[in-house]
Amino acid sequence: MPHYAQLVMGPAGSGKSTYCSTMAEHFKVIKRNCLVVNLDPAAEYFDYPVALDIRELIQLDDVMEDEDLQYGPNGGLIFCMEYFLKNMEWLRESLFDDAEEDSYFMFDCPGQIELYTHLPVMKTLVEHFSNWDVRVCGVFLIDSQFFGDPSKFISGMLTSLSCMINLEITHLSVMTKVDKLSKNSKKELRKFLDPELQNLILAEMCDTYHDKKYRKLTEALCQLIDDYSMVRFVMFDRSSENSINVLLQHIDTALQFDEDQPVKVKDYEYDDEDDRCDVNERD
Ligand SMILES: Nc1nc2c(ncn2[C@@H]2O[C@H](COP(=O)(O)OP(=O)(O)OP(=O)(O)O)[C@@H](O)[C@H]2O)c(=O)[nH]1
Ligand SMILES: [Mg+2]
Repeated sequence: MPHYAQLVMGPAGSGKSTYCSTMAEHFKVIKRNCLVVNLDPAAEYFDYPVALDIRELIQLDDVMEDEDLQYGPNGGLIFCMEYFLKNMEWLRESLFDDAEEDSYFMFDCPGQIELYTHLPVMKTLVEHFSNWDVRVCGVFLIDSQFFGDPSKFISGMLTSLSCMINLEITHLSVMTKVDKLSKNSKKELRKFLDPELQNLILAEMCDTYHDKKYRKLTEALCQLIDDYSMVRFVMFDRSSENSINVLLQHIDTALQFDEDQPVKVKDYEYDDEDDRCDVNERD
């Protein structure tokens, strides 16, 4: 049996650590096992039990205090992650050597966006997962506050897309902090999740461009994303058990977790019919 992993990624402050602690709590409630691993060498406080901490290998503070290296916080973090890249065996030995069959892991990643778009660390980690028989699903978080208007929506989609293209793994995009939204804002946001309304909104946006060049570019990008059903967003409201369940079910499906289980895990129920629209079912 393989192991399973969620690689929890996303820009700084998008809610990765909070997501991990919410999910860890939920796993406890539904009586499933899950180990949360901190991969952020700068993190200090955790709301979840940390099964393994990258800071046992390297800490950002130590790197920044090193007089020879003289790194600031961002360069220091990249240095830490490159060090991690050279020491992947540490992860294997600490985590997987003694792990029970079909263990489930969640990896709380740092927020530097370049880690997901062009640096080799995450890509290498994913390649190692494959060698270690760990099935992985990328969970890419974006703060729902960034979806206020169509241009931000496109930019969020492209950020998630570039991570997906870079890592080449099953990938789910998640809108976080939905609990902070008013009912009306939530309704407005849902429009971005409905492919037909999305097209209308984007068409409207394209009309506002003064420069024809940008209009054409935006249209082409939207068409591309639509044609390939490339980016789907799932809303994540941490205050709703139902919302957490719906998201976990999507991740389980992506990981083919259910298929491997001798007894099927309990199906979720939709409290609210609207929750069915949480994902763009476009395949
Ligand atoms: N209301 C609400 N607040 C959230 C949620 N997720 C995160 N936050 C808040 O957003 C801030 C950042 O959350 P974190 O979980 O630390 O975000 P992160 O992505 O781990 O941040 P970095 O590791 O620094 O990149 C904190 O103040 C959280 O309390 C959420 O779902 N709802
Ligand atoms: Mg964090």
